[in-house]
Amino acid sequence: SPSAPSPAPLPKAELHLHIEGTLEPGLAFALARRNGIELPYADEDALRRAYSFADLQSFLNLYYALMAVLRTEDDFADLAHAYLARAQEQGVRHAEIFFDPQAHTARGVPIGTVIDGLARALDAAEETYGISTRLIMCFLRDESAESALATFEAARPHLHRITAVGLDSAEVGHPPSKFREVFARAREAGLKCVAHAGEEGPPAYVWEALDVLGVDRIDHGVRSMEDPRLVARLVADQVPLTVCPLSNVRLRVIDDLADHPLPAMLDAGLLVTVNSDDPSYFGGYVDDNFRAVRDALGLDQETLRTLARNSFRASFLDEAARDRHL
Ligand code: ES4
Ligand code: ZN
Repeated sequence: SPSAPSPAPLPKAELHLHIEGTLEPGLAFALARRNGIELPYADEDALRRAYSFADLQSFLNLYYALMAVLRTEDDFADLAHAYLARAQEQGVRHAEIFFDPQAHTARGVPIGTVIDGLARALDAAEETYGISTRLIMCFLRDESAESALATFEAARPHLHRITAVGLDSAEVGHPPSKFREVFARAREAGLKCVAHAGEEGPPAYVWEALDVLGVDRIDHGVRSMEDPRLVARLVADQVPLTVCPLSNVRLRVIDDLADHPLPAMLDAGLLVTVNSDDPSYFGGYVDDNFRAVRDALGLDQETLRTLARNSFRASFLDEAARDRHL
């Protein structure tokens, strides 16, 4: 019997999305074939069966390994194009997209190849779908501060394509303060700043991201709820938190979606948004995350609308563009 038509997804912005985490098994195998690379999995199903993670590090090991298939400017354009086609179906009207240049330059792919490929697909999506986009260049926090500085300098000729810098990868043991200098340089260059903090790491890392790096948003930040003084600070300054519910469950940051602190975060007055993080790996794109929290946490339509509004309020769009979405 025909299924009932699903209602149109709410228009929303996606603010926490790693483009490398949108690499679906089908595209991974297609790019492997195109580039003459052998993947250590028999087929797409075998690869998908590897998507079972104990923690952030066990996910990152597979995430970095599968990037081996991304080599040419066309590869990066195809990757971003595939994401934006999915995003369009999920109601995304604006996307602020992370990429990890060091994960590619370490394999001999020039940073210009990465940025030019991504930028080509982003420009095309604006034309085809009317989706506006920004790029956020992330530093790998488990690499050295010197490597981050060298990466920032290598990116200088491309900064007109980059809106913000971010900080990602293995959190515990790599506090934000390690990257004080590169974030100061980015701010001096007029870039916005964000950082993953309080995903696996403690509230102290969120404080450092705010007070040492001067970030404009916190990515994840769910562990902020352990520190009432920190919550008060985040509420007072209306610092946005880009929460990723399905990611939190898959990486065992949260035991069960029904236990997710999202409702408590909203009740506390935090400026929370819902995002997909690495949708190919975590079982859903952004509207899939909206529907999952609706079903598991019993969020009503008004709360879902608040989350969608928050996504534009928390974006780096200028005031006029933001108002057009609100
Ligand atoms: C990431 Cl879920 C998550 N956390 C930290 N770094 C990341 N890079 C890609 N996904
Ligand atoms: Zn992330």
